[in-house]
Amino acid sequence: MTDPRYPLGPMPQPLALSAAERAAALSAIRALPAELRLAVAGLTDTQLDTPYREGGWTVRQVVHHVADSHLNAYARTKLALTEDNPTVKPYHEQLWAELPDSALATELSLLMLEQLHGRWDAVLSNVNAWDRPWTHPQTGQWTLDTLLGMYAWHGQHHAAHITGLRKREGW
Ligand code: NI
Repeated sequence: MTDPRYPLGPMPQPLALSAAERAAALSAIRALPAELRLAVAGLTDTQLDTPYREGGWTVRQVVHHVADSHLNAYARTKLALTEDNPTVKPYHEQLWAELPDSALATELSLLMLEQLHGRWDAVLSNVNAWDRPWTHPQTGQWTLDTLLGMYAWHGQHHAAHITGLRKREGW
């Protein structure tokens, strides 16, 4: 039995990616807003307010969390491209997911992700120094490749929480 929190396994933290891995990660990030929209399509409010696993976030919180997370990732990408090894600002994702905007319609975050990923893709698609460093105050120094690999995984990881729940519930 796999850990229900990690349907795709643990988050990868590659210091360097091959050209093929980078292309795959970029296309995953490009596809994510539509993938997430499809994952929640047709769900009722009651279904959206169902935890994807016992004790876990609701489907609605998962969608808003992806927007919270990728908003931070977008800022981290731009910081890494414009500053010399910037230290990024961590945030308490659990507390963010409990703020009132995480109870809003998922459509707000779906639209936000479509627009955010459009801009993020334009930045990522033109990176020519994937080894540019950035530092997380708790986990240390990483590269833009790390960020790309982590967030390609991250979107799919949360989409799989939702599609996994739908499959188990027959929704
Ligand atoms: Ni997450």
